[in-house]
Amino acid sequence: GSQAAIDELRRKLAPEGNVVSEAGRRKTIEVFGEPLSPVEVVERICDDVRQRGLEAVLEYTAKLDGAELTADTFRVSADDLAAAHRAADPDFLAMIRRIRERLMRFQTAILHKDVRVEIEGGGSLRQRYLPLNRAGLCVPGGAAAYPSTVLMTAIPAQAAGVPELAVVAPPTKFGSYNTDLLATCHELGVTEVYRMGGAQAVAALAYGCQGVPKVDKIVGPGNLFVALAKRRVFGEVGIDSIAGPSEVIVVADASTPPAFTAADLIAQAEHSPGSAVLLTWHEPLIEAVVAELEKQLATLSRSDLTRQSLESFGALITVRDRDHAAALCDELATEHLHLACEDPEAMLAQVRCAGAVFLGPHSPVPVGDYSAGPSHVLPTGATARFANGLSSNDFLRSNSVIAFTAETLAEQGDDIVRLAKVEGLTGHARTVTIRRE
Ligand code: HSO
Ligand code: ZN
Repeated sequence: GSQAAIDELRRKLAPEGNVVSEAGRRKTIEVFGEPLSPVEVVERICDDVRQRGLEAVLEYTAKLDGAELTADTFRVSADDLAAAHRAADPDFLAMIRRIRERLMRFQTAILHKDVRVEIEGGGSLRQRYLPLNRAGLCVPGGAAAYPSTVLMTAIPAQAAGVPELAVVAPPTKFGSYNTDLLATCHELGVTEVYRMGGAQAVAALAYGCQGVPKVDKIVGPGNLFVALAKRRVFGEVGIDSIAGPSEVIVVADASTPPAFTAADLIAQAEHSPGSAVLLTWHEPLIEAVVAELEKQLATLSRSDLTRQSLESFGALITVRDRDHAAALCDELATEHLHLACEDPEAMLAQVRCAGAVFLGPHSPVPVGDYSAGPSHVLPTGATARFANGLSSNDFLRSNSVIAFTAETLAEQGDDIVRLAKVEGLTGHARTVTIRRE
C-alpha cells in the first residue's frame, strides 16, 4: 500500500499509447520530415484536413496507412456493404441480431427520461432530452477486427434515436476491408462507412470534407493518434471519454478458482498492450495463478503477444485484506474491475471509481466486451475518476424549458429585479417591471 507501489501499478495500468502516459508523451515521430511529438503531429494533421479537406485525408491515408484511395473509393459502397452481408455466415448474422436485442434493451432502459416539475403558482419547468442529429463512430482496425465495437457504439446511438451514423475504420484487413465488420454495419442499418483512420479520420468527421458531412459528436476507441485527435477537435464537436489500452483489476480470494483468474488476466493481456492486475489477500493464490497462466498461455493463439503484455503490464499483488483491496481499486479507477471474490456485492459498495464492474465467478469481462448490454467503450488510464463508459445517454443532449404564468412572474419578480440591480443590469430588471405596468 505504499505510494511507490501505487505509482508502479499506475505505470502498469497506463502503458505507452495512453494519452495520460509519460512514455507516450515523450516519444517522437517523423511524419513531417522532422521529429515531432505525437501531439504536434496530430495538430498538423487536423489543421491540414481542416484546410484542404478530403485531399489531405487521402494523402495521409496513403502516407500513414499505405492505402491509395480516391474520392470514389474511400467510402464503402452500398454494393460492398450488401455483398459482405450476403456472404456472411447466417449463424454470425443471427448472433449479431441476438446481441443487438440484448444491447438495445439495456441501452433503451437507461435512457434519461424527460422531467417536468409543476410550479406551485402556475407554469412548469422541464428537462427535455433529444438525440444528436449525427454521430461519428470510430472503430479500430490495427491489431484485430472489432465488429463488437460497431455493436457497442452504434446500438447505444440507435437506442437514443440518432438518425445519422458515420462509421470510420482504417483501410486495413482488420478495418474497413473486413467483411465481418461490413456485414455487421449492414445488419445494423449503418450505411455510411468510410475507409479512414487515425487523426485524419477524426478531423474529417469533426470539420467535414467533400463527401463527409461534419458530425456533432465523435465516439469510440482508437490508437494514440485517434485519442489525441479527439482531444484536439473537442469543442468543435463533442467527444466521449478518451480511451487508451484496455485494463483490468481482478480481485480474488480463496474461493476463486485459479484457472478462472488466469483466464481472466490472459483475456485482458491478449489485447496487447493490455494491463492485467490481480489483487488478493489469499497469498497461495498467486503461485496457483502463475502455474495456470503458464498452462493456458501454451494453448493461446496470440500467446507471444499476450506473454509480453503480461510481463510488461501485468502484476500479481498480495494485499492485507478486503478493505485494502477496495481502497486500491478505488484509487486506481480501472477500466474493468472484476470482483471475483466472495461477497462481491459488499465490495461493490466500497468502490466508486471504475469503468465497468463485473461481479462474481460467472461474469468474466468478455461478457461485457461482447454480449451483456452495457457498452465496452470504457474510460481507461484512471480516467474513471471522472469519466463514464459510453452509453445511449452520450447521444442525447437536453434543453431546459421554462414556462411561467403571470402569477409566477409576479411572485418571483422582486427577486429577479433585486439580483439584476446587484449586477448593474437594469435592462434585465426592466423585462420584469415593464410587464407590471
Ligand atoms: N476489452 C475491450 C473491448 C473488446 N474486447 C473488443 C474484445 N473485443 C475494451 O473494453
Ligand atoms: Zn476485450
